[in-house]
Amino acid sequence: MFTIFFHLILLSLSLTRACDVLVGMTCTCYEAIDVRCTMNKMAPLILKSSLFREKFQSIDLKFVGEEMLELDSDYFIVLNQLLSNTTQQTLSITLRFQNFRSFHAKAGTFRHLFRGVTSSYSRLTVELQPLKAKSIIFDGNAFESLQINELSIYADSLGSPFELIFNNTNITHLNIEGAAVTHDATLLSKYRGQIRSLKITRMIDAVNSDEFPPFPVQTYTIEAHKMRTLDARSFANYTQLTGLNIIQPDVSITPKLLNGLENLGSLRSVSFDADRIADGALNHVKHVQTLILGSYLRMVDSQSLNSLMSLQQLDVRYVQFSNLQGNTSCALADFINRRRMLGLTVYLPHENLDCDCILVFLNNMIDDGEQITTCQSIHNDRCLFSSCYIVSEYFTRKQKELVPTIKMNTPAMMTPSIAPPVIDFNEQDPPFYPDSKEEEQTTIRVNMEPNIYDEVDDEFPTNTTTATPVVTTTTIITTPPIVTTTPLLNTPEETDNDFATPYMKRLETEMKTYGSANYLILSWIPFAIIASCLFLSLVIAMISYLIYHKRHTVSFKLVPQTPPII
Ligand SMILES: *[C@@H]1O[C@H](CO)[C@@H](O)[C@H](O)[C@H]1NC(C)=O
Ligand SMILES: *[C@@H]1O[C@H](CO)[C@@H](O)[C@H](O)[C@H]1NC(C)=O
Ligand SMILES: *[C@@H]1O[C@H](CO)[C@@H](O)[C@H](O)[C@H]1NC(C)=O
Ligand SMILES: *[C@@H]1O[C@H](CO)[C@@H](O)[C@H](O)[C@H]1NC(C)=O
Ligand SMILES: *[C@@H]1O[C@H](CO)[C@@H](O)[C@H](O)[C@H]1NC(C)=O
Ligand SMILES: CC(=O)N[C@H]1CO[C@H](CO)[C@@H](O)[C@@H]1O
Repeated sequence: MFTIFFHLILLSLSLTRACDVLVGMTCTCYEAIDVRCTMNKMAPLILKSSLFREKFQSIDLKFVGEEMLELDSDYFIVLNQLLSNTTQQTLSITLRFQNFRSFHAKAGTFRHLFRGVTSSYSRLTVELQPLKAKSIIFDGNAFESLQINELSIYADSLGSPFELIFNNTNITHLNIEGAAVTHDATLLSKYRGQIRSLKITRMIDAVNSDEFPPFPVQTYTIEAHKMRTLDARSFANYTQLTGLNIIQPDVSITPKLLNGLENLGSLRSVSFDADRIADGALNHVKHVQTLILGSYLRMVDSQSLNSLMSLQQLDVRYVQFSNLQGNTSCALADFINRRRMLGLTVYLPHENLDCDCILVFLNNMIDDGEQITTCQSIHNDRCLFSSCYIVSEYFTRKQKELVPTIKMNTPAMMTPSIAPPVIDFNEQDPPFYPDSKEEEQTTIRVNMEPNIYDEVDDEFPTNTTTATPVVTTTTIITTPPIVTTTPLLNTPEETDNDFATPYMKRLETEMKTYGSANYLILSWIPFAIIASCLFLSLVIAMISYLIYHKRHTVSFKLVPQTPPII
């Protein structure tokens, strides 16, 4: 434990260092691509040395504790000289203002940021955390001459109408989170902004055209958190309204709530993160092309799911399949199974830690069947008797296909290279990093799969337990009866053993089967130790990077984060 923290500190020290970039700011550079600075006293931004200068892909400036913030035009333009000038990278500038009494960005404050710099993607984020409400003012043309892929603003208010602030801009994606943005229709004739897509995220009770005015943008997405009422009729003339995200509403998604959405012809994408989608509710959004379901979902009406005739994309990445109630997950599986032949694109969760049979089935339908091998050792009996008929049918068929191929024998060449490192990984697993577990599993699997499967075909799904130690050991221990009743999965040597430590047992059988394995394992120990040390330092590096970025990004959130919208 302590050695690991010691390692962690050493590693983060070697990757992070203080660096002088801007006058009057305390800066830290990270891996020569990322610089973070903090400023306590407002002053013009001036670069330190002009001779040797590093270039960064990401710049993060934090302004703390200033009473009155006044930003003049071109205040940030000097940052362009710190950006690396490459086409392949995403360049991002984050500006955080915290604990101020007032904030005033004058015309041209953010003018020409990223100008002359070639990048594949440019992103500017402005986070404002005032001490009291309504103390933020963006003047007209504050962002003028800004040409950028993404601008995100987190604030409780903006101070001026949309048409003034975003005049003369060219922004692909504009996200405004938290603020009630005002609209002035009389300025429309003089407005020269070009904004492709706008997304406004707010925590709000009533969703209607007063709260979400018709801004002059090409596509418009409304994201409402904790809402109770939706006045779809007030959006009747919104030809730009393409997306509606209802996140954790205080009510169920009922036909009454969604009534009127059927008349919004431009609506293409809806996202529901709600406990229950009631019978017939989805009939009101029959015409949408994209449906996103969130992690709060417990129940959805399968009949109205079938009414989504125009659906092209279904995103269930965040749905917790094991928490779905009734036949919801079976209905989803059935729907996906039928529609995928008609070209429906489905986004499934990447992880299936408790080997949910329906999810294994879906993954196998859509992907390459990677999950069926991962969950092989436990799925069979459980999934054979799944209450969802398409799933049980599928696994019954699968088992019949499997039987004749089991008699195949394993060539000796693959043994020693796999077993020893696996022991070490397991023993040295830092048990207190649950998040990194998943990464380890995948890393292990990616490294070893070629060894196992490259020359031999897929006749050895039963051997996959060696490749994914973490998954199998944990799941088998938690659900022991499943293993005992799957004769196909056990080698003769294994069946007379106890199943409580199936993992160690497998190693024993390997030693027995391949006579010289003992000797080989001995000679492997130094390599295994070195490999696991390397692996451990990789994990630590990853964790310190994660910790760094968490600190980096999580500090401010007005509204709970939600799945990204396509
Ligand atoms: C970036 O590179 C392009 C050509 O690759 C060049 O025209 C431009 O002047 C450079 N910009 C800066 C700020 O160095
Ligand atoms: C806006 O930016 C895009 C590239 O992001 C460019 O193709 C387009 O010509 C720009 N429009 C104006 C009016 O400058
Ligand atoms: C937008 O900027 C242009 C030029 O700076 C100006 O003429 C126009 O009045 C501005 N429009 C608005 C709505 O402020
Ligand atoms: C939509 O436009 C029509 C005609 O321009 C108008 O009669 C109607 O009141 C508008 N509806 C709303 C909700 O603004
Ligand atoms: C789910 O249950 C409902 C009623 O309980 C039924 O109408 C529906 O057909 C079922 N769906 C599937 C896919 O079994
Ligand atoms: C290394 C290993 O466990 N090999 C086994 C793979 O599966 C076949 C058939 O079940 C066994 O015969 C091998 O011993």
